[in-house]
Amino acid sequence: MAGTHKKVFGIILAGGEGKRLMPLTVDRAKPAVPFGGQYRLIDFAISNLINSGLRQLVVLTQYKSHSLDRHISQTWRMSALLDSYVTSVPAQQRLGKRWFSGSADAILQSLNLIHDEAPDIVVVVGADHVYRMDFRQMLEAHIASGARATVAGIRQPIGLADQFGVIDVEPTDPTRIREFLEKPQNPTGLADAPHEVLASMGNYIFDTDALIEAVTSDGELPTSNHDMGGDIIPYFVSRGEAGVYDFKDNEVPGSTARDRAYWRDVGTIDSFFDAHRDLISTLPVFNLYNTDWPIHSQMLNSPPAKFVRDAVGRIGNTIDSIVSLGSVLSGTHLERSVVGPWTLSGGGATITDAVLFDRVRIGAGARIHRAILDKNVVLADGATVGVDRELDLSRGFTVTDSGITVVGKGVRIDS
Ligand code: ADQ
Repeated sequence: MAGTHKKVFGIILAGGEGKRLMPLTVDRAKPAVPFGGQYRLIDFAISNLINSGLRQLVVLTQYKSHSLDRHISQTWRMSALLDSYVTSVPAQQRLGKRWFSGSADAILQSLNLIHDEAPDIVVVVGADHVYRMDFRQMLEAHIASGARATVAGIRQPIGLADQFGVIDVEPTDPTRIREFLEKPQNPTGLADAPHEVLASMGNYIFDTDALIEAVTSDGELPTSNHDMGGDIIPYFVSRGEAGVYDFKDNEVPGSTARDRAYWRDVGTIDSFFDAHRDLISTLPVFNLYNTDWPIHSQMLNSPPAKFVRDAVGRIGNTIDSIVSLGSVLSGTHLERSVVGPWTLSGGGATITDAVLFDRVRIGAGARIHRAILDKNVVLADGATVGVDRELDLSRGFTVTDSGITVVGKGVRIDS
């Protein structure tokens, strides 16, 4: 890895179910959920690691991993000549006939991959956040601090503390962790910001021997949940060996004051929807067009997006939106929306504040507002979604408290 002489190996944890994103995770793993039109969530983590100079990466998969495996193999082909790879590794039952019982068990069951590469350092990251991060800077901090394990931390509102690992730093040395509580119910706020906590981003750096020792001894503990946040990080904290890297110090090439140190947890429908807002404004808080730190995605073999008048000459308009390749919008009004590949819409359709995955079909005169439509959803001519909450609920769609309707894969909406 650039900037150090250490050999660094990357592990991407991608076996989680993502229950809170249902129905988008009914038949795909959360890291495979589409985001921003043509990306999958996992593309952000992998792009960050590749841009940081890592070249040997494994993706540990388990739950409904087919579309994730296919995406990894199609999108992330690396050069064997340069000894570069991103490989998806499903649970292999090397330690008995069992699945991964937690993220630490996933690593324990995959230690052969670490032994094969014999790295000095292992970077372990989650696969379900939207962010830009230069891991070289965290690596330098890890080496400089002498910690055996380093956790990336970011300030979050205290009301969200029960979704995160919460870090309490040593008062005398803010690079050391004094206490780490996984998803606490009664968190204490920061001394300088009582309404905030320092949350773990689920990204870690370990000295290899320390990681192997930690997951191995954890594997022998019958009371452990075998979870990185719940068990492994507290193990390092109890030994006084855990450091913290403050993400606010991270600066990727090409970032501006506006999108510096951007990180979003998209674990819920609302946060997933909101993160799409960050892509589409004129001056976006998350800039996909930063070519100094590209976010790579699938190479679509498809024609460009097209905007045309409809069969009777109606003209549409598109503003503050992203439209992916292969889509054809005829006489359609599209506003504040993200459209995935191969979407077709007919004359007089109105789409506002929507997130459409790939191959959505929208009939003439249809109306979509504040909705997420999964792949292959079909709206008949004149059909509506996201306009009438009671109607959406009666049709069996998920509607969040904030009023976002989610329509699952392949559903046909007739009226
Ligand atoms: P969560 O995201 O709730 O909290 P988890 O569900 O374990 O933790 O997911 C972390 C990553 O591990 C995800 O990428 C997931 O796909 C993967 N994963 C989960 N179970 C797995 C398994 N059995 N096999 C392989 N991969 C698996 C974590 C940390 C918190 C931190 C938040 C940040 O535990 O401390 O604050 O991430 O979002």
